[in-house]
Amino acid sequence: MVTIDVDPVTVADTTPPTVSCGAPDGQWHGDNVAIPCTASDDDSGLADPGDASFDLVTSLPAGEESADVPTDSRQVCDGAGNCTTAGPIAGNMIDRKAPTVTITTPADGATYAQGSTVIADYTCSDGGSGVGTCDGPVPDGALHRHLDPGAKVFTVTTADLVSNSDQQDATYTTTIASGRPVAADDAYTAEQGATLTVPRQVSWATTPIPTETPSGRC
Ligand SMILES: [Ca+2]
Ligand SMILES: [Ca+2]
Repeated sequence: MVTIDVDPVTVADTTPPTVSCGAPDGQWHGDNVAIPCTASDDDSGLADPGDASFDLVTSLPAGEESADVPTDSRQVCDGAGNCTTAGPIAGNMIDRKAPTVTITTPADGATYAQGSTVIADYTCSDGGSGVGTCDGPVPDGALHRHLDPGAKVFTVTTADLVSNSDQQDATYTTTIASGRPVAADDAYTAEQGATLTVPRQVSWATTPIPTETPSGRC
């Protein structure tokens, strides 16, 4: 009987690890996302066992929105020094910015005569998930009547479809006929024969103020 000694054959590992990652889900997100990945190496094994399962993440700053946000990337190596790079994975839809509100009328800083009207004109726009709500004291395009004198604020609130919200104010003044702004506790006096316009909310008239729809009063 002949015995032959065979030296063990060493097979070189020249194949990098296999990495598998998820994909963007095609939905808008209100915050950064994490895409899970797994890695393995059938030859020499992963150099870092922690690479067997990990996440690639996006890092879009607050106040920004984009439909194509890439994740970071990660290098995964085996015990023989073969490496592969996971990511970056593009196409993540992330919206961290509220819609922009533009108020045209009532105009910020304007003065309106008591009893005058304007057509409310405001818009909301969003470069990400889209405008979900855009609400003012009256609907855009509706009649807005200046009945009550004094300093006024016309506020429009908005939110996009992933709940980023904001608001914008237009401050203006409603005056009586003299052009002087009127405070709520002003005493109303006039010379004999003068015409005096009295705000309705302090009027002693017994007839109710009619409801005006869809216009509003400020
Ligand atoms: Ca390998
Ligand atoms: Ca947005």
